[in-house]
Amino acid sequence: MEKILVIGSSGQIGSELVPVLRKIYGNENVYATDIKDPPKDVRKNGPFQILDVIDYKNLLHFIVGNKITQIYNLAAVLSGNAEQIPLQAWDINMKALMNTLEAAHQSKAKKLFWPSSIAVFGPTTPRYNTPQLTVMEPNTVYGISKLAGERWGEYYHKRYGIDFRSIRYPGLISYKTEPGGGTTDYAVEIFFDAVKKNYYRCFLKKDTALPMMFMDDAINNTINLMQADQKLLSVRSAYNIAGISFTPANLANEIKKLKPDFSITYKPDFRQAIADSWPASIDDSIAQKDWGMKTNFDIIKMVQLMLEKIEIKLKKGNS
Ligand code: AKB
Repeated sequence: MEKILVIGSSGQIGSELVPVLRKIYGNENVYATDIKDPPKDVRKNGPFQILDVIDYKNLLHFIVGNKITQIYNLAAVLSGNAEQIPLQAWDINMKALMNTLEAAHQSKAKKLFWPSSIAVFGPTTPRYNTPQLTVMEPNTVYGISKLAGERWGEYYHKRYGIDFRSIRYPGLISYKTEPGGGTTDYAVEIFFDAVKKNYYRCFLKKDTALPMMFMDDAINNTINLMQADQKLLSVRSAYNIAGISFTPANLANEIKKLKPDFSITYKPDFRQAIADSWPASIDDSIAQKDWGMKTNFDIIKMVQLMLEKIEIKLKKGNS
C-alpha cells in the first residue's frame, strides 16, 4: 500500500494535488505537510502536520515513522521572490531538494516527484518550441536552482536507484490558492482583479508570450507521470510540458469577451527581464510519447472557468 508524503501542501500546487491524491490512495494514506497552515479541506480530510523540509532529521524521522513510500516535494521560493533574496533562495531551494533526495536514499520512500520549471532555460535557449534537450543557461537564481536540481535528481536516480520524476512546469493557473512570488503570477492575478475591480495593471509587457497551464491539467499530468511504468521513462531529469502559450494582451482579450468593461494597463517591473529570458512555447513531444502527456484546457475554456469560480469564491468570502 502506498503511503504518500506531500511537502509544501499549503501552496498553489499542493493544495490542489492533495485532494486528488487522497481520492486515489485514500485520505489516511496521504500526509500533507508544510510550514504554513493548509486550506480547510486539506486539514479536515486527512493527516496534516507542520513540517520543515530544511530540518533533515525531522524529515527522515517523519518518513520512516509513517512508512512513507512516495514523496512529492513542492517546497520552493519562486522566481520573482528569489531575485529579492538570492542567497537565501538558493539555500532554501537546494536544501529542500537535497534533504528529500537523501531522505529517499536513507529510507524506503524511493519514489520522488519534484517540480522543475521552464525557468531552467535562459536567454540563449531557442525561444519558440523549445526542445527537451537544448542550450540551458538560466540567469535567475530560481532557474539555476531548478537546473541544478534536475541534475541532482538524475544523479540520485543513476547512482542510488531513486525513482526521481519531474516536470518543467510552465506558469500554473488556478483559482483555489494564489501563487506567491512567480513571474507567471500575472496570469492568476488578472482574474482576481478582473472580478474585483474590472481592471488590472500588468507587470509584464502586453506582447510577452509565456507557456502556461491550467492547474487541473498540471495535476493530471503530474499523477500520470508518477503512475507511469518506469520502463517508459527516457528522461530522469525533468520533462518539458507545453500547455498553452499566450501574451497578457491575448489573455486580456479573452477576459473582455466575457467582461466587456474589463481594462488593462501595462507597467513592466523587474520580472519583465525574467520573462524575456524564458521560452515563449515548448516542445513536449517526448513527454507525449513516453507517458501520454496531454491537456484538456485551452485559453477559452480556462478563462470561462477561472472567472466563474473566482466570482463564486469572492461572493462566498463577502457573504
Ligand atoms: C514562476 O513564475 O516563478 C513559476 C515558474 C514558471 O516556475 N510559476
